[in-house]
Amino acid sequence: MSNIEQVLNERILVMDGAMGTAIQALGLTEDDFRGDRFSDHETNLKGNNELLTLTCPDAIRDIHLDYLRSGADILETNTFTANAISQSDYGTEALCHELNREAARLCRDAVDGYLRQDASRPRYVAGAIGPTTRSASLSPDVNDPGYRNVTFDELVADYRTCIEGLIEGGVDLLLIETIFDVLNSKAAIYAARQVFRQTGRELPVMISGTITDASGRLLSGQTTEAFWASIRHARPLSVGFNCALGADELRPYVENLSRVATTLVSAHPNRGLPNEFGEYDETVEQMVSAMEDYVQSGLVNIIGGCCGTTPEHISAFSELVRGASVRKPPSREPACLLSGLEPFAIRDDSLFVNVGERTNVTGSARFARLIREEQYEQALQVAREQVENGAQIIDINMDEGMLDSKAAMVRFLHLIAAEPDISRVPIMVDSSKWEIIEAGLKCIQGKSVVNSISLKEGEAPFLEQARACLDYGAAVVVMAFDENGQADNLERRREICQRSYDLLVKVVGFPPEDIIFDPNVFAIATGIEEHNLYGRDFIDACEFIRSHLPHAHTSGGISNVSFSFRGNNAVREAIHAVFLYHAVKAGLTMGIVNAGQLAIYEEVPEELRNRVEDVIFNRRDDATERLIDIASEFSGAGHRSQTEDLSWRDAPVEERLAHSLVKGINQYILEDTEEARLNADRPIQVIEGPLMAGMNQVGDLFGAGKMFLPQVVKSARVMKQAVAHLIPFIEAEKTGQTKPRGKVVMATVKGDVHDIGKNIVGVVLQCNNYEVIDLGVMVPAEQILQRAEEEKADIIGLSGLITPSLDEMVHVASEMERLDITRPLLIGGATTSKAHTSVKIDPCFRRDVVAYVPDASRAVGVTARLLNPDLKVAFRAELADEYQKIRIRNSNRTAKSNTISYVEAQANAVRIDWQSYTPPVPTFTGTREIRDFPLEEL
Ligand code: THG
Repeated sequence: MSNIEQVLNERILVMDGAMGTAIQALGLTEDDFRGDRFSDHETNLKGNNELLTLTCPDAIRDIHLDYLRSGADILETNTFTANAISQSDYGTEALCHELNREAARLCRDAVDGYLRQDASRPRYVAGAIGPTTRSASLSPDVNDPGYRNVTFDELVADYRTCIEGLIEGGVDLLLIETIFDVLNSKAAIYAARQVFRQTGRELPVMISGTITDASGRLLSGQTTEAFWASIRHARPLSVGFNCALGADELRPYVENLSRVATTLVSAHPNRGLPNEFGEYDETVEQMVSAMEDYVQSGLVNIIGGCCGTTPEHISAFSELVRGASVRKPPSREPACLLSGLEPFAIRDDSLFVNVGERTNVTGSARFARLIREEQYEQALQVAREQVENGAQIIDINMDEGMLDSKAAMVRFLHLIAAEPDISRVPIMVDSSKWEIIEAGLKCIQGKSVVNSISLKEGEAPFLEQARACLDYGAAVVVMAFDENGQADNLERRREICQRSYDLLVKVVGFPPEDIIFDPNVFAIATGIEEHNLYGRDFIDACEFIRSHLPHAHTSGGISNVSFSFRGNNAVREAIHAVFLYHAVKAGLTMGIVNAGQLAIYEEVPEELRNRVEDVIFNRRDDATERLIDIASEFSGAGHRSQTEDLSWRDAPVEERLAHSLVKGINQYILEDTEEARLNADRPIQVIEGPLMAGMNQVGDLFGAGKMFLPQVVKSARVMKQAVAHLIPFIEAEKTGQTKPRGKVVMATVKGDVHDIGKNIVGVVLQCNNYEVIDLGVMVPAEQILQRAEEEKADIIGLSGLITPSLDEMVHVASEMERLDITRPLLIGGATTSKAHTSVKIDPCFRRDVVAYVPDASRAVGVTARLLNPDLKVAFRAELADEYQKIRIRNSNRTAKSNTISYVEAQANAVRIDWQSYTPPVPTFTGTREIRDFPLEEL
């Protein structure tokens, strides 16, 4: 542990304040900036603050000394723009190394000199590394989204020079700060790791991003959590935010980071937001009181000031932190944290993850043609469709003999970066050529997956590539391949995976949770006897990996398994469904699949299913022949076989609706919904009755592992169509009704995009003459509470499907308590439970009632009781009593853990999962453009 780490275990440290503001105050002239040395320099130099290190070193030293006297523990070198890209504006790019080295020496001298006078505690020199003026993942040309004016390699070279200079000048640590493009910061991290490896000495690294505007994202589009996932591989001393916002505006993001980051957290905000003259006029008291809240709330380990702050701020900060208790980073179970613009976590107990296979020139004739013909717009559409159909990661492969594969990979990734609805998911860079993978990694700001590396060329390249994956910050698919070729039996699969695991974990120090083994999916039912065990061995290998190689995951190219039935999609899909069903049960974490075309195990005709199982498990010698025998009967063109059975159309309308929902068929949904409506007394009954019943079946199948996410997406789409058909009738019923009975503001909480359940609650309440203000999905606490105040809502309703939403609801409740909001709080959605509401939410909010609403049909009853003052008293007492009993029953849990376990939550989730599931297309009232997919807990 470095010295600073030890100190940070004990207390909060204070960084210095702005350098720029202090320099400005000196009123230096062009001549001062030039000094003697640059008197003949051809361009103006005023404003090149870093040059003052050489031309006015005393001025810079004095600023350092001022901050030291104010009590700063960490001093930043005067190097924020001392990189070649920024310096080239002044024609001084050749000075980069010198500027960094001398600035580090200057700061070192100031600190060392000061320490001789006051050695009561250590002070540190942080080498400041700014973002440069160019962006590796954004195009400066609106007409050409694929264009970039700087490459990753250029940034790495530039940052290397800076880092070498800083280290030579004697810095104690590096501070990569004011990150607006996470890809730039990944280049800085890459450069730092190279330098550390070469010099054999590793310095602590602080990383600090910038939230540029009210979107709450970095300029390059990432959320806080996605940013953390992208830079976590640097194993930073701290992660934090600085610049752009004042302490008040920055607080929610720091709080967020503080919750997810398993390292120390820093914050050095601006002195409020600038006025229209670009000046900072927030008072010292205002900023100090905001920072006091950071400290008291345990959000931070390091504080400081950015633009506009002065020694006065810093001395107040150092008062603040004296004796303050230190934030302890949360401990988390190891999880593979990936990210696109948004985070995606894969844990040991995660549900099956779908990787979209269609963006592959060898796996899709259509995609290959589009790339060959350079129809990139349409090629992007292929990627978009995968995401819309439920792919949680997309696999991109450009390996084709006739193509400039590397150029195609780079072009496509650059274009994807400009499409938020695609780039919100992580990317799997798929190539058999390492140089193409590497070229891909240099284009991606998120944490991606390398597909793949292996021992095929021996240990040395394997280790080298694994280290590179760590330097770029990527998880890795490891194929069961060694010097002797592909593992094609169980024994070889085990042996190679074990050996690869040991090398990665013990030699390279690769995080095991970022290793994804692919034990080779080969075609089955080929008629070749040696292939008979391919299915079973893959499945058994998954079982072995998950039980013997801790935290490692498994993956496979699922469509490979059915190659021998090419041309017969119905049978291929049946094979995929059956194979996946068993592989997932055995521990398959993820599969590269055609997300839009997954059949449901349960729905595969029994005879076909049995014969496929005979083949997969090699249950009989004639298994392949028997499958071929019946294959032709199912050989429809598209995905549904010609022998498609329409007898379900003769069933009663309730059953037909359920069938359509389960199978995701939208062909008959309108006519059936209409028929059901005509049969019902009121249109709402169709939702409450047969549609809900059908979606419950979907929930059960999903829970039993018999349906996968993309299929649930389809079901949800059909459900939405049915509901949309009913809404006009429901609206029509309402006309002529009297004044609304009350007003409900509701939202799906931040981090969660699921809203079918909430939407249905909304419809049901509106039908009962309540006014509903639906804030949509991913709504931060501040926004929900602010809106509720503005609207003078009678009730606030929160919804969520996924586990992290539980914590977010606790957060909203605590905020209501803190902000003294007295309105009842309704809690609903799939992961929520009466137990969680009683044990975790209710105790955080005592100012009014917290009521758990188990399903949409209860919403009206609960709302009515809460809005009637007489009934409310009794209801509140009843709930208090009930919740108290539950708390006593669960008393061990309150003490032990912060939320109910993931497994418990999943168990809840699957039961009524459908209620909250929504496809990632805008519906009802959305609040953001960039929409999320199941976002897992970080
Ligand atoms: N393991 C890993 N990566 C992989 C694979 C794997 N990447 C590529 C591949 N295998 C997985 N992707 C696909 C994509 C498509 C198909 C199979 C695997 C496929 N395509 C149809 C075919 O060839 O018949 C093409 C249909 C069309 O043209 O539309 O089957 O195993 N780590």
